[in-house]
Amino acid sequence: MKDILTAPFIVEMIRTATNMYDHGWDERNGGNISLLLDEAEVGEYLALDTVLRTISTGFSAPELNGKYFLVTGTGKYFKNVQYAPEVNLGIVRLTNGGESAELLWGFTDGGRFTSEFPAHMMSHVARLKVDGENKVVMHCHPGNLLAMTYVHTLDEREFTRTLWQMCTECIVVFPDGVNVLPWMLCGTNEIGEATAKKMETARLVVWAQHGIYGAGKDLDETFGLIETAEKAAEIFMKIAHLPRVNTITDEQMHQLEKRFGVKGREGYLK
Ligand code: 2HA
Ligand code: ZN
Repeated sequence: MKDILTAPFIVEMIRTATNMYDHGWDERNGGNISLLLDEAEVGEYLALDTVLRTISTGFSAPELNGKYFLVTGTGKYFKNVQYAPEVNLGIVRLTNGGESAELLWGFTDGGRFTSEFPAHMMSHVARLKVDGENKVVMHCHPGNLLAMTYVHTLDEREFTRTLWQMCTECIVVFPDGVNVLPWMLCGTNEIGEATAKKMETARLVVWAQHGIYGAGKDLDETFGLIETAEKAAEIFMKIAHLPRVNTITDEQMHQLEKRFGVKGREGYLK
C-alpha cells in the first residue's frame, strides 16, 4: 500500500485549499471542497474493506451510491489543511443510497465532512448529468463577488452580463454564465437542492451575501473558474461608483465567441 500523503489527489487538495486560503477566500472555517475519486485510485492507498466509521448524511443520493469523495471537514480551517491533512480532510464512500458515508481515512479527531455536504453531493449529481467528467465542487467566500451581491441586481442574466463585461476572457471561461441564489440558510438540504438545480445550467452559482459554488473536472479548472469570476467582480467593485465611459460590447462578445469557439448562454447577448 502506498503512502496516502503522497497521493496526487491529496497533494493537489492541500495545495488548492492553501491557495484558496492565501487568496482570502476562506477565512476561519469558511469554504469547503469535495473531489470525486476513482475506486482504483483510492485502492492504491487504502484497504477498501476497512471502514473506520459510518456517518449518516441526512439525505439520499442514489446516483452516488458506492462513489468515493475526498472532502474537507466541518469546522476545519483551510489554513490548517497543509499542516494536518488527516485531521482536516476525509475520504468517504457513499452507501445505502447516499444516506450513509463510510469513512475510510481522515477526520482523525472524530470530525465529519463539511456542513455543506448536501449542497456538494447534490451538485455532483447535477453536474455529472451534464458532464460525466465533472469531479469537483468547491465553495468559498471571495470578497468581491460577495460585495457585488449587495450592490448589483441578483437577476442572473444581468449579473452574468456585468461579469462578462469586466474582463475580456470571462465569456470564454464561463460562457454558461453565473446563476444566483437569493440569501438562504446555509448547511441545509434545501439550499443543497436549490444549488443543485442551479448547477444544471451553469458551473458557477453565487449564494447572495454568502459566497460562491464552482464545479469542474479538476481542482485547477474549478479554482480558475472562481478566480476568473472573482477578478471580474473585483473590477466591477472598482468601477461601480464611477461613470462608465467604455465597455465590452455585445458585438465584441460575439467576436470572442467565434474566435474561441464558445457560445454564450442562450438569450444573454443581444
Ligand atoms: O463553514 O462556508 O457555508 C463553511 C461554510 C459554510
Ligand atoms: Zn460558506
